[in-house]
Amino acid sequence: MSISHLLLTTAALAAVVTPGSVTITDPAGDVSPAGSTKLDIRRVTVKNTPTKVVVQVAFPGVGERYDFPTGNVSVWLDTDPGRRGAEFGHFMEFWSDYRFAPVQGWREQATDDGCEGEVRSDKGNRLRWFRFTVQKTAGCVTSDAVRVAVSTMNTGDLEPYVEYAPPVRDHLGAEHQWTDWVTVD
Ligand SMILES: [Ca+2]
Repeated sequence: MSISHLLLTTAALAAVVTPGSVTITDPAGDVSPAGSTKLDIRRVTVKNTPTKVVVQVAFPGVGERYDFPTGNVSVWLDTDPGRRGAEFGHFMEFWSDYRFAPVQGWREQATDDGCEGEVRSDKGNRLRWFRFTVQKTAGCVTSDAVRVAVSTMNTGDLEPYVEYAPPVRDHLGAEHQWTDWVTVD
């Protein structure tokens, strides 16, 4: 094994850890397939405090209030470095509901464990951002370090009514790509 290979391996193992919060920008217009950019992820901020984890996801925004598409936003939380994949997720369906749920194998699991999240939007409801919060409680999120992955799926629009086939997707980076670990500052 060469020295350069050793160095590369060591660098790959040293996870990047950011205290407090991290903000990642995502390219504009990189939805796939090309189409509506209503759910084009532009910026994600992860804030980790002793009491909660807050993830804000920013979009380009729309001119009219509630000019939301159909589709969903998924925010995956990795809270356990020793376990593969996400442990929890925020799942928001436009015009339907919002759920915070445990996750296995990147799939939302049914639950009645009392683990609750919360979603807020920009005041004008112009699709500028959504903020997903989960309080740290026993049996729910408790870890000192978290990282997130974000995906959107735009399945269509209401006025005028249209269905996109296939849906228009975007991810923060790539599908299931994690941010750096964010520790409590
Ligand atoms: Ca994007």
